[in-house]
Amino acid sequence: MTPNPTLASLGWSDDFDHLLGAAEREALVPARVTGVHRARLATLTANGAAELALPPDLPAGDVAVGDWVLADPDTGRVARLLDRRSRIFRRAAGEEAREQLIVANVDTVFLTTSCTEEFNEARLERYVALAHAGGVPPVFVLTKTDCSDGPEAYVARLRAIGPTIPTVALNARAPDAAEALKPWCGPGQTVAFLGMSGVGKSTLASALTGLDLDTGEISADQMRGRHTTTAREMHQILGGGWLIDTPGMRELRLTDMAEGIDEAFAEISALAGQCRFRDCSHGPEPGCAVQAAVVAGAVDAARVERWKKLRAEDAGHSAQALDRRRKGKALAKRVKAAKRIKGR
Ligand SMILES: Nc1nc2c(ncn2[C@@H]2O[C@H](COP(=O)(O)OP(=O)(O)O)[C@@H](O)[C@H]2O)c(=O)[nH]1
Ligand SMILES: [Mg+2]
Ligand SMILES: [Zn+2]
Repeated sequence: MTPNPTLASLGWSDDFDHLLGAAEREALVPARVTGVHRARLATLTANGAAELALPPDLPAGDVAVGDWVLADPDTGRVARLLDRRSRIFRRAAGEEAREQLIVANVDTVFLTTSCTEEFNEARLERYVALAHAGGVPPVFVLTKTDCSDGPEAYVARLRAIGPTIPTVALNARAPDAAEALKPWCGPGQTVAFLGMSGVGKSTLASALTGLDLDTGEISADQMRGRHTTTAREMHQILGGGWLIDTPGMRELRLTDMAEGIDEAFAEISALAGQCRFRDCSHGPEPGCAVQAAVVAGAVDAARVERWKKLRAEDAGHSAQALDRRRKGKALAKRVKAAKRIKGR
């Protein structure tokens, strides 16, 4: 059992407090979402754990672990979902380029990679763009320093793709591993791990929380046997703060994250604005500032290629999503028109 926490220790801050009207402040109770079920939310309030019913106009898919809601204590219902400060999302599985919310209100995302062949610049840049797109500050966590003769080379590669991103290099199995991540934890701070399977996320998460979070994949059998009310995806960190650990943080696709990509590749985006042609493809055309910088050795050619690939991928997904929205609107219009005719 989690002892009754204060709102601040749950991550509540003035940003959220300012969203409340006087009447809401009087009658409603802030609650942090720790689990999302079909029609109910598991939450934590200043008075402890609370199960809340979702109103008909708020589908469970619009709520994520980490969200703040206002609860009506008289009805046990969610009255309002509060605007989130940050979020991590991915492209929904399937044909459609719909954005799928994974977690909300995260203060730091630990982009975790290891000193092994798993290390991959393109994937890490994708994580960085995703973090920026959702407004979550990233931190690089480089594990398995004990498995490599030259962890410094990996640190240098991280510097090259994120010069301003803090980097922690460690052996996740060492007794002081959790201590190295504590600067981003503490009361009210919410963190999450992102990274490939096997890089040490569960090892670090267990060290931070004192829990055994190395459960691996949850089988369908286990799911059936599991009592949903006890399913928790937000864990208390020893010494303060919260770790969000959801099954959703697996394969990542991109959508509508042009700004995130610009920020992740800030040095290249800045150059792209100086090309002679506004619609420069940053290929062989004359006056391309990006290619000029490559030739001058100021930027890495491979990184430019990865940037172009990511932008193209994002443009494709975003165009698909836009098309889908347009089609949806057109359909709504037709339905409305049909109703008008019927009503006559
Ligand atoms: N030697 C060493 N092993 C590690 C390190 N981090 C994780 N491991 C091991 O790698 C395996 C996968 O770790 P795990 O935490 O389950 O990775 P996850 O899939 O990202 O959650 C486990 O056997 C860990 O003990 C590290 O820094 N050094
Ligand atoms: Mg794991
Ligand atoms: Zn150009």
